[in-house]
Amino acid sequence: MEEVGIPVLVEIVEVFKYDPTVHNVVAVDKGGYGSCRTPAGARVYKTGKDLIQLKKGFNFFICNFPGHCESGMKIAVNAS
Ligand SMILES: [Cu+2]
Repeated sequence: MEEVGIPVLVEIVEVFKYDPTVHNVVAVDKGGYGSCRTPAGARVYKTGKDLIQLKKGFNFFICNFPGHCESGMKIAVNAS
Protein backbone atom coordinates (compact mmCIF):
# COMPACT_ATOMS: atom_id res chain seq x y z
CA MET A 1 0.00 0.00 0.00
CA GLU A 2 1.30 3.39 -0.94
CA GLU A 3 1.53 6.13 1.58
CA VAL A 4 -0.14 9.30 0.60
CA GLY A 5 0.65 12.62 2.12
CA ILE A 6 -2.42 14.38 3.29
CA PRO A 7 -2.21 18.14 3.22
CA VAL A 8 -3.24 19.57 6.52
CA LEU A 9 -4.57 23.06 6.71
CA VAL A 10 -3.58 24.59 9.97
CA GLU A 11 -5.28 27.76 10.94
CA ILE A 12 -4.02 29.57 13.95
CA VAL A 13 -6.78 31.56 15.48
CA GLU A 14 -6.78 33.87 18.44
CA VAL A 15 -10.01 34.39 20.32
CA PHE A 16 -10.68 37.72 21.93
CA LYS A 17 -13.52 37.96 24.42
CA TYR A 18 -14.43 41.29 25.93
CA ASP A 19 -17.29 43.70 26.55
CA PRO A 20 -17.75 45.42 23.17
CA THR A 21 -19.31 48.50 24.76
CA VAL A 22 -16.02 49.39 26.42
CA HIS A 23 -13.32 47.69 24.35
CA ASN A 24 -12.41 46.67 20.84
CA VAL A 25 -9.61 44.85 19.09
CA VAL A 26 -7.66 46.54 16.33
CA ALA A 27 -5.13 44.68 14.22
CA VAL A 28 -2.13 46.96 13.91
CA ASP A 29 1.44 46.86 12.72
CA LYS A 30 4.49 46.89 14.97
CA GLY A 31 4.64 50.68 14.91
CA GLY A 32 1.01 50.98 15.88
CA TYR A 33 1.57 48.52 18.68
CA GLY A 34 4.49 50.48 20.05
CA SER A 35 2.91 53.90 19.71
CA CYS A 36 -0.72 52.91 20.38
CA ARG A 37 -1.71 54.58 17.13
CA THR A 38 -4.22 53.01 14.79
CA PRO A 39 -2.87 52.91 11.24
CA ALA A 40 -5.18 54.07 8.46
CA GLY A 41 -7.26 51.20 7.18
CA ALA A 42 -6.60 49.03 10.19
CA ARG A 43 -9.14 46.29 10.74
CA VAL A 44 -11.30 46.92 13.78
CA TYR A 45 -13.03 44.04 15.52
CA LYS A 46 -15.88 44.84 17.86
CA THR A 47 -18.17 41.87 18.33
CA GLY A 48 -16.92 41.09 21.83
CA LYS A 49 -16.02 37.57 20.73
CA ASP A 50 -13.70 37.82 17.78
CA LEU A 51 -12.04 34.90 16.10
CA ILE A 52 -9.05 36.34 14.33
CA GLN A 53 -6.92 34.31 12.00
CA LEU A 54 -3.26 34.95 12.65
CA LYS A 55 -0.54 35.23 10.09
CA LYS A 56 2.77 33.55 10.69
CA GLY A 57 5.10 35.60 12.81
CA PHE A 58 4.11 38.45 15.02
CA ASN A 59 0.54 39.72 15.06
CA PHE A 60 -0.14 42.92 16.91
CA PHE A 61 -3.42 44.00 18.45
CA ILE A 62 -4.49 46.97 20.50
CA CYS A 63 -7.68 48.30 22.02
CA ASN A 64 -8.07 51.78 20.61
CA PHE A 65 -10.55 53.18 23.07
CA PRO A 66 -8.93 56.32 24.46
CA GLY A 67 -6.18 55.51 26.94
CA HIS A 68 -6.65 51.75 26.91
CA CYS A 69 -3.65 50.76 24.82
CA GLU A 70 -1.55 53.31 26.67
CA SER A 71 -2.42 51.60 29.93
CA GLY A 72 -1.40 48.22 28.57
CA MET A 73 -4.41 46.88 26.71
CA LYS A 74 -2.43 45.45 23.82
CA ILE A 75 -1.00 42.12 22.85
CA ALA A 76 1.67 40.76 20.54
CA VAL A 77 1.05 37.18 19.44
CA ASN A 78 3.83 35.17 17.85
CA ALA A 79 2.32 32.50 15.64
CA SER A 80 4.81 29.89 14.52
CU1 LIG B 1 -10.09 48.60 25.97
